[in-house]
Amino acid sequence: MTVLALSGGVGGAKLALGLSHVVPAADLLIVANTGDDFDHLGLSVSPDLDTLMYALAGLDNQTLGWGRRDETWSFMETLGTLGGPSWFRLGDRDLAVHVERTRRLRAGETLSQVTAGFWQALGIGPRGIPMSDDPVRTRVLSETGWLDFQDYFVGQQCKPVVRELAFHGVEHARPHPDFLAALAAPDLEAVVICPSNPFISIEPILAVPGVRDALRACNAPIIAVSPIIAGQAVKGPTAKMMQELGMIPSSAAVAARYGDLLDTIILDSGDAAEADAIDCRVLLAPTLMKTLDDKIALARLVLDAART
Ligand code: FO1
Repeated sequence: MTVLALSGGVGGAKLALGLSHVVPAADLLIVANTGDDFDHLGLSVSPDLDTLMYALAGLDNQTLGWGRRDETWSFMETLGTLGGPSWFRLGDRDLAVHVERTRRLRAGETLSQVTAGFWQALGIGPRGIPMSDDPVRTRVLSETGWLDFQDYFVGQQCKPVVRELAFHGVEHARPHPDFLAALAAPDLEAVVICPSNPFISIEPILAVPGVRDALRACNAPIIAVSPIIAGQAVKGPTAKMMQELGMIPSSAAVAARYGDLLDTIILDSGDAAEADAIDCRVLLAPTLMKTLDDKIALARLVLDAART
């Protein structure tokens, strides 16, 4: 089965890992949000691509939900003693990724070439690509004005009230050619919208010119897994953002946000009461992915949904 998955960071990476266990590596393409990317300390940081990379390589830090496991922090400690910025933490092992990515980008490689090189070096089977090789930067409008995404997310710990989101540069961004090619391929059997934050992880991907049209034109069913369980996000600010943007935090609101793109949405079994408020097909399943078995079971269910 040929499967295309759209993903942000931690929640998306869990389902992507599950999919990697049930779809042959050559048949799975994962498209990552790059709206969270930024330059920090002179380095090119790509959080969602790296969260996916570490999860698929079995190197993810499950306590933090980002960065590497078995991490040490000598660089940050030393930076702090020098009076350098310590609000965004780069672990020693993680640092090597940012330094090497920056070196390769400066030498003329594209972000997707760098990503392919890293994934191959770490022995990851499926392919992962950025939504675009062109820079797109998510920005957040709060009461105090526009904030860069990582300033909002990490620097201010998502505390500012979100009024609006913008994806700076997106109008000039070209979708990764392999993303469009996968959507146009006659053998594509499923598009999976992973349980990532719709506003800051999936909508930047959908905002790249041509992507929504290509999704509408593709023959495969589009199946989303809701990131909301019982009105709460498993991790991160999705529910808070929904409230601030005038929605009731729910899977029904997620489905409404994706609108007519969706063929099916998978809700947590406990949220059956929301099904009536949703226009597309609704399936129920345990969507909280704590163990590898949970991730694999949900991935299987998504693929079964695509077949029927
Ligand atoms: N998130 C934090 O909450 N604090 C951090 O210091 C932090 C550092 C960091 C370093 C590398 C990386 O790839 C991700 C990092 N994240 C950190 C996570 C990241 O900012 C967000 O989780 C995503 O951008 C949202 O998906």
